[in-house]
Amino acid sequence: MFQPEWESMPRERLEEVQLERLRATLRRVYDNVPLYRERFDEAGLAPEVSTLAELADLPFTVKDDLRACYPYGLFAAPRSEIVRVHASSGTTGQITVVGYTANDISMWADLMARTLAAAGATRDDVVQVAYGYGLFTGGLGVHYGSERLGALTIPISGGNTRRQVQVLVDFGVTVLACTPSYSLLLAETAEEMGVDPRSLPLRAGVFGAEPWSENMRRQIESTLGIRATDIYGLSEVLGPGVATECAEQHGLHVNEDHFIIEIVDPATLRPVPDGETGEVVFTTITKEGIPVLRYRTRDISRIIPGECACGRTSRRMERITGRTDDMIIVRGVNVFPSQIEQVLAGVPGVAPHYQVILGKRGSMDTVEVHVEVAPDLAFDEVRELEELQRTVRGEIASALAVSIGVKLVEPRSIERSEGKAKRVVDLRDATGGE
Ligand code: DLL
Repeated sequence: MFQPEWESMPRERLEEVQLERLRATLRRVYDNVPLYRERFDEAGLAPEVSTLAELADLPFTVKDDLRACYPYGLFAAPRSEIVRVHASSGTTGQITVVGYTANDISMWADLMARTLAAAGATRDDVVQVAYGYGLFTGGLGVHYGSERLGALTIPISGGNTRRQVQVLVDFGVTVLACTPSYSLLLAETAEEMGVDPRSLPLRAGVFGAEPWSENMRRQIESTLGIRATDIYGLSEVLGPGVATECAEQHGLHVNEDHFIIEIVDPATLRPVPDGETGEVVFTTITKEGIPVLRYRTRDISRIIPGECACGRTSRRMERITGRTDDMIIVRGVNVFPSQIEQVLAGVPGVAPHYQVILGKRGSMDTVEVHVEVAPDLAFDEVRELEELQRTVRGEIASALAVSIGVKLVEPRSIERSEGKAKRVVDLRDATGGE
């Protein structure tokens, strides 16, 4: 552990710390951010709580609040104290901006050092940071954490995949940081270049920024010969460093000394008991630049009840299964792309590269999964392909309880991403009325 005094703090003490920090945050946002002051005043609420449970009665913050206050309206520190901004483009709409004070940047470096340490990294490691540098939080977030840990840090950023492979080989990289989908593109490219990724000193990966499944983890681990750790975060709350898996690989420890997690029922918006699935909501309790109160992430997860064998006392959230806005409704059944991925990654003969295509036939919405056949399968063996297609369709139907069209496509025909993979392609406007 990087900070055992915090990471394995007795829960009673942790909750005292949370309450104290929550109170300070409430005062901070009420005194400095007009939006929060108005919300409290309008609701007739004082910016005070005497127990953590009272948090559930306070107003939420949503992405649109950041948009409405673009660019700096939600900052709770004077402009002169903000030393960095990041921004997230999102898939739709205006970008949203977040600001960090020097203390925020330092706290973030600590949390990312915790994250890397939880993935098994030490100061002796060589960390290739292949998340994008820039307004995206991935690159600089991991970078500062890796330096804080004392590891040798390679700020290569995303893209230029052949050069990435060269660096992996030449620099003796032991820890890779990128999106899970990009790690597979790196492996594929290495093989094209005649490099067996399993023969490299690479031993660990910290992967996040997009949903991925347990089966995808196994594929990555066996293709690259590494331990793959899931890391989670979002720019509105911090960037990476909000929650991370430990060596147990059973849920992501939330850095609860800095963030309070709630899981709420997306319909009633009331907190659900531990173990039940719902929308993840975070309140930051140490951030100065842009603290957020009850931020609705739109990510779906649940708290895993019970203690972790690793000794950390923080609660764990299950890997994100999807986002409320990614959910596809197929004949009344809710489907997340990561559920489809979990199925595909378990079927021999197909590669873990897929897209879910939404279209329209007349006034009917259609859904079709495009998945690449594995490179070693002959694409012209019609009977074999038909058989495989039936298998994939059957596996999806039995796992998801709904039948979805499947189209097998040639190896390498689905666009690869250097950052977050695009899993859902919505052609409904383009195909409308056909
Ligand atoms: O993706 C921060 C990050 C960078 C996390 C690098 C991990 C590694 P945003 O661009 O603001 O920030 O996107 C946040 O990405 O709400 C989730 O929907 C998704 N996401 C992030 N990590 C995971 C993960 C960064 N481990 C949004 N599993 C979040 C599933 C993830 N989804």
